[in-house]
Amino acid sequence: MKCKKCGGRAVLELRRHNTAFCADDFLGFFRHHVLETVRRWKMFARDERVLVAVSGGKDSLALWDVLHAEGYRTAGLYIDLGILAYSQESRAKCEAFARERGVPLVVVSVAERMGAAIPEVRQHTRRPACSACGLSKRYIMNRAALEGGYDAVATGHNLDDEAATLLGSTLRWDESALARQTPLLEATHPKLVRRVKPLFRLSERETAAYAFLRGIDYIVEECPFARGATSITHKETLNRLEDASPGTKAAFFLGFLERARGRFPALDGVSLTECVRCGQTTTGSVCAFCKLGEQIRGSLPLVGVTSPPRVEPVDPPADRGLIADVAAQSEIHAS
Ligand code: Q46
Ligand code: ZN
Repeated sequence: MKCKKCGGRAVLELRRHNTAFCADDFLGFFRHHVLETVRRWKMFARDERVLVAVSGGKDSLALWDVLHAEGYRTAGLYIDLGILAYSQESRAKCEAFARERGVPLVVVSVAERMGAAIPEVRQHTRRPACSACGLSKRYIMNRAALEGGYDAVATGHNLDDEAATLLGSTLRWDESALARQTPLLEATHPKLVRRVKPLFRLSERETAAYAFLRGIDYIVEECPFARGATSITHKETLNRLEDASPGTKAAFFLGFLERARGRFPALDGVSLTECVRCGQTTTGSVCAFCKLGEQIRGSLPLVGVTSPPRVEPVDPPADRGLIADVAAQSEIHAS
């Protein structure tokens, strides 16, 4: 098979685009998609500072790689969930990535912020691990970005992730989830930072190919709590549909954005206030993260919550001025 662009030997066939690319032209195709998405959706401007939430997986590291290579002002944010070997390995991948490229990485630990790591939260509350984890990640991403003076938080959600979430929300007719699903979540309060998903038009297979061809060393194992998750069943179902009819996922999710999302206006219309404990946004007086922390501290011996939470920048070999800047600006104060 030949590359549709240069006629050289193709390494990847993209059935949904009815095309095939050699390695160089695929990398160009991938970068072009990311940059076009950022530009068309006005996700962030060239002079804005972007905090890229990295998990150590292929998607978030591929995103950071593109943005860094294209000269965007980025830093990585690694949230240490405390999920034993999985967290240790994924953190090491992020640290190595940052070190090799000389880019700053901010590390925030859930155990230090909340008083317990995700497996303990699961054990000591009735919350499923992924629910506490999602809540913690959203909270920490926003707080780290806000306190570090970043203009946007970028996550590595790809087309498969978004289509699976959409399928789940549609099957439940969860109207408020449908109204909220967007690749660009504008800041609607001074204490909120814009959240963006620049990979939403690229498939998981495409981000895996990009990471492989770029030689990015990422964690292949899934989080142990992902096993048996409904979202995986939704992804498998969509993969079968995609095999039978290439382009199905894109038609489903991109069609939703273009034609259906606007039909689900935000139902809640809630007004946001600031949490009396930490100052982050909430709909009540104490935010869900602080409430969970209080619940945990009531049932567990304290784990480092009395000492100031640490933000640990990984010192890459170059650009120490920027690193110092990120470290200083990203310091998270105890609530
Ligand atoms: S939510 Fe759940 Fe993931 Fe958190 S506990 Fe693991 S599987 S990491 S995307
Ligand atoms: Zn709070």
